[in-house]
Amino acid sequence: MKLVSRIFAAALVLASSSALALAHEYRLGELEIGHPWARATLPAAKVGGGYLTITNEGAAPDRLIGGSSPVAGRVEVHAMEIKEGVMNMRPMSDGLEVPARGTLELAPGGFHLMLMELKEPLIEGERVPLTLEFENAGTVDVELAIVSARPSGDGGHSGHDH
Ligand SMILES: [Cu+2]
Repeated sequence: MKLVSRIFAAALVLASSSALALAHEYRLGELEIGHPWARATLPAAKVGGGYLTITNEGAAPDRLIGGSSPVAGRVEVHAMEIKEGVMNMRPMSDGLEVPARGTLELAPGGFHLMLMELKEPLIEGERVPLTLEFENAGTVDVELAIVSARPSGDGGHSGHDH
């Protein structure tokens, strides 16, 4: 119920702002979280990747250590790496540093959030609640904007194998 009402609220916001203004951002203390998004998934998909940028305006570093979402069994912080010519990813059990007065970028082909054990497909045009957890700043609720599953030629999450 909560999920539905939040999606409905997001739809209202979208409808009332200029049509293509999809950028959205959130603030948690000194952290600014920019445009969380994910690609739509096929109905049978069990995982999805989440991307966003985190800008730290503070003088002390922080760490993105995890997250949670009602649509996923769990959310992990992942890194991509090339091993013997094959793109692989691995969980970052200690999270990722958000440098002081710096930016951490989670993007296709690099660091990302992994929504594991998806309970429902990610549908283009919808927004999905996501809670981010930081070591020092605590937690913040954001929404992932779900975009077309078609990779736009920038690498993408489709080569993943779980
Ligand atoms: Cu991953």
